[in-house]
Amino acid sequence: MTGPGRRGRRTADVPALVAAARDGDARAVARLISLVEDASPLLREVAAALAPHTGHAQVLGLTGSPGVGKSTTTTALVRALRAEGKRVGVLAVDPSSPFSGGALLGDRVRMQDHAGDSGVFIRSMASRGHLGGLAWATPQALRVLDAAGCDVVLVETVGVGQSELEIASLADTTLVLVAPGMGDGIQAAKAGILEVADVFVVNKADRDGADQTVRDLRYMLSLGGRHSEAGHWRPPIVKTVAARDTGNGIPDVVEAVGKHREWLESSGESARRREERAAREIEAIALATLRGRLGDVHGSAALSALARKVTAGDADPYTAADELLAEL
Ligand SMILES: Nc1nc2c(ncn2[C@@H]2O[C@H](COP(=O)(O)OP(=O)(O)OP(=O)(O)O)[C@@H](O)[C@H]2O)c(=O)[nH]1
Ligand SMILES: [Mg+2]
Repeated sequence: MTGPGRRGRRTADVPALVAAARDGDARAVARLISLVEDASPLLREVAAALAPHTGHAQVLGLTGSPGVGKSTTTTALVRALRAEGKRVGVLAVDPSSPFSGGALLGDRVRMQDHAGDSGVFIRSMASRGHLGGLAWATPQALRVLDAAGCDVVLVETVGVGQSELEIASLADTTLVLVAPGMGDGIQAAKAGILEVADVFVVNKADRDGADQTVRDLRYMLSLGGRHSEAGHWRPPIVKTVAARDTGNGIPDVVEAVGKHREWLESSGESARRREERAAREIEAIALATLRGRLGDVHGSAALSALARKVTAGDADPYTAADELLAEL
């Protein structure tokens, strides 16, 4: 508990780090993200110091099947947003990977494009080492990037499983990427991705079948769901060739995101989403705290005593669980 690393972290000057991060110091940003990722003892102080500086960044989630072109599209979007003079953060999140940085190393290499640009912060996150899971760590990292003055934060998540959908729900605008000939349309419908998509991006539009994929998506959207209700946002479908240097279709993505943002503001959905996000965050922290306390209880004398009562038939397990919770 008192290793050199830990001691070093305890003595970190949080206000100075936050001030440096706000000035755009990439090392300070990285340090702060590490502090929140590792659930450092300074976590609470960091969270409190960040809070007054948050609420500015627009969070864009990118999700879709492996290999669909999320990283390539992210890189192209970073380039487009930098051209507009925006400060940009990128979080590459892999909920399934136990290796921090391993599977995402390729992303980092490709992102070297932006290395040396002080207006871009890039960070990979995997599930290893996150006490409360990525659902807990990702919003903390978002807060750091937000406080660091990022106008836009792009969150790339791998796959279309449940945890990816959870991370997608952190975003103000969620881009769902599909590619021709990957059977993505059908998979997407199964995974409930029609519900989370704010913008569909049919990437690899240089390949055969892109127009068919657009038609498939259009057809699926016509079948109903929350999008078809009056006053709701109807996700546009944009074709891109992200791999091309010219980033074909990328300006259309930027435009679609802008329109969605306008709708978010005018409909009040923006505030609703942000509140829901905060509620989940509070819940996740509370659950992690409870789990931690339960961990302390596991193997404790109090639990053993309750277990004896239950086996002896002196108490039912529900009553025993209530007693245990009351002790927390
Ligand atoms: N033909 C074509 N290839 C593309 C396009 N966009 C990306 N690719 C290629 O598709 C491959 C996968 O792209 P990535 O951006 O790594 O895809 P990803 O979705 O981030 O992949 P994971 O992170 O592994 O899930 C790469 O070889 C890209 O060069 C495109 O528009 N057209
Ligand atoms: Mg990728």
